[in-house]
Amino acid sequence: MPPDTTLPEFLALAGEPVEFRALIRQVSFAAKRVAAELRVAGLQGMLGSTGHINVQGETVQRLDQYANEMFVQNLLRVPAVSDLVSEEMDEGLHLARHKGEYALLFDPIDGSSNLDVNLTIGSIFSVRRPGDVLAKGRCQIAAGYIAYGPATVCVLAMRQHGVHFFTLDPSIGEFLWTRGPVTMPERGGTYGANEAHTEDWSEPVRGFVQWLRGESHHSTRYSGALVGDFQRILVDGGVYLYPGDATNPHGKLRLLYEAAPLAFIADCAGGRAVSEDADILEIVPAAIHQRTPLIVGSRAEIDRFLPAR
Ligand code: AHM
Ligand code: MG
Repeated sequence: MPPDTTLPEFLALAGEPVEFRALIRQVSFAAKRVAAELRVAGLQGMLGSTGHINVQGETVQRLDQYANEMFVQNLLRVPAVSDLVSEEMDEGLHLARHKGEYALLFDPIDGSSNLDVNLTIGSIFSVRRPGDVLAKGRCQIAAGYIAYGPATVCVLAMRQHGVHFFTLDPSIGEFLWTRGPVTMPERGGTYGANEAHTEDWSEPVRGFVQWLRGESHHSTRYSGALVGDFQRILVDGGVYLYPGDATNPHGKLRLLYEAAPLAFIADCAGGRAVSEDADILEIVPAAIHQRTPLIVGSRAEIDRFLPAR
């Protein structure tokens, strides 16, 4: 890629249609707003909760609300986007006046518990056809996330072009291409899971984690934010798991705007994602806020847990 290739320029060079480019431009604009707000939130009293509980039964943080508004406000400007689904909205938003080529499904702030402690968080998004919102994950047109870490990085996966990283240069306010197409290593050296739940996991999951720790000599890395943990695995290989347990058989993560987009990215990079008994990309959702167990990572490890059929 030529030096200083911006995200919009990359998409134009890749031959992506102007409507899709407009969608990604507005996603990246929302991300720039969120990144800017995160930098000063602690100084301006923007941390902490709103006192509201969302449809998931979780406390809404001020920044969850702010990021959701930024995504909605910016995507409303794209005539080709006719449906929005967000972790922070009880119902999907249908924009009848729009032409309707795309639906955007997103988690505006992933890893909210990291907000108040100034650690990495993310935003996750998935692009589908409006008629495919409740279709299996393989129908996604594109998926990506933004990791707000030491640098703000936008990762975008498209079937034909693979997975590419764009890093925000704050001095010019542009996401610049930094690497790609990225391939996930065939196997890795770390795994990430909330091991406080070990006792409540199923026998196969417990056995798998025992194998990772023992015979396979993996180390543990877990940050409490899926985007950060996933990015480590995308770059270095390994496994991230959030399985179901006795009280929550479907785990914690949401299928449409957390598990499926990351499964799509993993798949485009040569990795794999499964629930405890199926490929994530094959699951047909029944509801927009449906949860699923998620085990995602390098091919060698995931195939060992659930051999590909
Ligand atoms: P959120 O979108 O409400 O922040 O929830 C998703 C997060 C993931 O980022 C993370 O991997 C997981 O929940 C952490 O859960 P736990 O605190 O139970 O380990
Ligand atoms: Mg989330």
